[in-house]
Amino acid sequence: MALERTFGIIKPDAVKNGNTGAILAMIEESGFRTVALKTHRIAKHEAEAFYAIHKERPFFSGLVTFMTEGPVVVMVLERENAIAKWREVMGATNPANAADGTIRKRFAENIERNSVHGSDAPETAAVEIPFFFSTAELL
Ligand code: 3AN
Repeated sequence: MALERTFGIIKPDAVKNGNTGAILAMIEESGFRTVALKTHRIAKHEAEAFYAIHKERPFFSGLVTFMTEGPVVVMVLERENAIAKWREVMGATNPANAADGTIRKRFAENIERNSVHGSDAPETAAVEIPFFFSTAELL
């Protein structure tokens, strides 16, 4: 199978709690290559645009507040079947439902403060990667 790229975020809760290194170790142990990686402070307008698909949901404004409360790590991850595999390593959105050994089971505080983000489909990754990274950063 061909190599695939996906987009990920280590969210403000995980960065603040000092879990960045442990999460990156889990990513590397799962066979991903980090194509690009940087810290970033998400602006309100960026969070609103990034999560525009959720703008009618009751949790939208809380989600924007959370994602802008502190620095995040944004990254592009590569391996075979990267999109599905990264979602598997992350675990279920609600940590109460996340499988043992997943990032969210280990680190997430609740369904909102759930430590990591991952693209859910190739079309999403194709939008999310250039949202945060320039072409030159992806070489
Ligand atoms: P995932 O991140 O697993 O793809 P989505 O796309 O359904 O989940 O939700 C995007 C983000 O919105 C989640 N990562 C979480 O931070 C937040 N979220 C989702 N559902 C809820 C909810 N019911 N209450 C609060 N926040 C939520």
